[in-house]
Amino acid sequence: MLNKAILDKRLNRIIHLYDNLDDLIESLPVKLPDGAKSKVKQLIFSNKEINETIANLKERRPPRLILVGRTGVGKSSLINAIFGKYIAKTSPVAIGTNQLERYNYEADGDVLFEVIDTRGIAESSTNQNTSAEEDFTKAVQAFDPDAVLFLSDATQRARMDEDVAYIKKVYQDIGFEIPLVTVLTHVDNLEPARIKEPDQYTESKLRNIREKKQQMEDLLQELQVKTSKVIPVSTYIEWDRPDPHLLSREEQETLTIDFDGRYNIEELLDFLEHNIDFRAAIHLMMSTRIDKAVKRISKLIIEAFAIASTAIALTPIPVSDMAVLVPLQLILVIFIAYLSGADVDKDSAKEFLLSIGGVGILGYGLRTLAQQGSKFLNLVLPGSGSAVSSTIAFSGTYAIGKAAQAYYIDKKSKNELEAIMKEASEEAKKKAPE
Ligand SMILES: Nc1nc2c(ncn2[C@@H]2O[C@H](COP(=O)(O)OP(=O)(O)OP(=O)(O)O)[C@@H](O)[C@H]2O)c(=O)[nH]1
Ligand SMILES: [Mg+2]
Repeated sequence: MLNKAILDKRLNRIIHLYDNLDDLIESLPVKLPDGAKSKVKQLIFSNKEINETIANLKERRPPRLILVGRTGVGKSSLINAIFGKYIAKTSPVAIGTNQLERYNYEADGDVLFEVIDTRGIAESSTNQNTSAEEDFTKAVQAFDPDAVLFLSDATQRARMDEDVAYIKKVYQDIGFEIPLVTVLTHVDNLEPARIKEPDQYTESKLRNIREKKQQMEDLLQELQVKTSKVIPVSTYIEWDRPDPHLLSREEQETLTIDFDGRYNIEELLDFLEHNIDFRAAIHLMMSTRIDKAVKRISKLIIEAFAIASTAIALTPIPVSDMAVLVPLQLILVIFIAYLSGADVDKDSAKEFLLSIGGVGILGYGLRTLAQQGSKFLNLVLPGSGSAVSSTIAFSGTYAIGKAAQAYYIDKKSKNELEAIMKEASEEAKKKAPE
C-alpha cells in the first residue's frame, strides 16, 4: 500500500534527477545533435512552472495552523478526524506567553501539523491586557501560519457570539490575509441527534446544519478575511477501546475505528488543500489522501513540461525542434514513471514513448514526428529543419504526459492510451497558452 514514506522516496528521486539534470540528459537513450542537450537543459531550467513545482516538492512541510477554540469544542477530535487516526500531541514549546501553546501533532514520528493553540486567551474574555496581545501578535508573526482553524460548537448557540467576537479580535491583530476556516463542530448532535451515520442524515437534520452554517456566516459577515469558509462537521469516532485519552501513547497509536461518524471532513480537506501554501498542501495530501497528492503532482508536472515545450517554437535554435522536444518528453515520462513508483530505466521510458508514438501521434497532429518515420523510431533526430508550432508542442507534450499518467499511475493498458491521448489533446487546445 502506498504510504507517505514511500511517496517521500519517490519525490526525492524526482528532485534528485532534476538536481542532476546534466547526468540525466547525458544518459538518455537518444542520439542528439550538437546543441540539443544544452537546449533541453535550458528549456527546463528556465521554465517558471517546472522550477516552482520542483521547489514546492523540495520544500514540502507540515501545515502551520492556529487553532482557536475553547476547551471541549473538539480541536483534538478534529485532528483525529482529519487523519482517521488517534493523533498524539507533542509537549508544548514555550513561546513567551502562557496563554498560547505551541505544539505539534505527530504520528509514526512524522509531524502532521504544527499548531499554536489559543485556548488560553479564548477563555479569558476579561483579558484586555495589551502586552498579552502584543505577545500574541509577535508569536503569530514568528510562526507564519498557513491558516486559522476557528472551532465553534454548533450546539452551543449562546457561545457562538462570544467566539465570533474573539476571532474578530484575533484578525485585527494578525491581518486579514491568513485564510480562515470556521469549523462548526458537533453537528451530529443537532436534531435528530440520535442519527450518527453521516449517510443517513435526514432532511431535517441537514436543514438544521444549513441553518447553523447560515447563522455563523451572518455573524462573520463584516469580518473581511480574504479567504474564508464555514464548514459544519462531525468528528464523531468510536475507537476500539474506551477512554483513549487515558491510554499510553504507544497504545493510542494502535487504536482503530469501530464506528465512523465523520461528516464533511473531505470538504474541510478540499478547502485547506486549495487555499494554503502549496508546500504545506502537498504534505497534508500526502498524509491524508495520498492518491490525490500523486494526481495533483502529476498534473503539475505535465502542465509545466507542456508549457516548457512551447518555448521550442519561440526561440530560434540551430537544431530541429523534434531533437529538443523528444528528450524533453522522455524526461517527462521518466518523472511520471518515478512518481508512480515504477522502476523504469531510461530505455523502457523510450520504449513507452515510441509505443504511444505509434498509436497516437499521427492521430493528434504531431505530423512532424510521423514524417521522421524510421528516423524517429531509432530516435536519431535530425540536425535541422522540422519546425513545430508552439500549440502542437504544447498539446503533444501534454498528451504524452497524460498517457504516461494513465499507464504508469492509473495502470491503464496500452490499447486504452490512444483514446486518452486524443481526449488530452482536445483538453490541451483549451489550456494552451496564447
Ligand atoms: N458527538 C461529537 N462529539 C465530539 C465532536 N467533537 C468533539 N467531540 C467530543 O467532545 C469532547 C471534547 O473534544 P476534544 O477534541 O477533546 O476537545 P478539545 O477542543 O481538544 O479540548 P481541549 O484539548 O481541552 O482544548 C470529547 O469527548 C469528544 O469526543 C463532534 O463533532 N461530535
Ligand atoms: Mg484537545
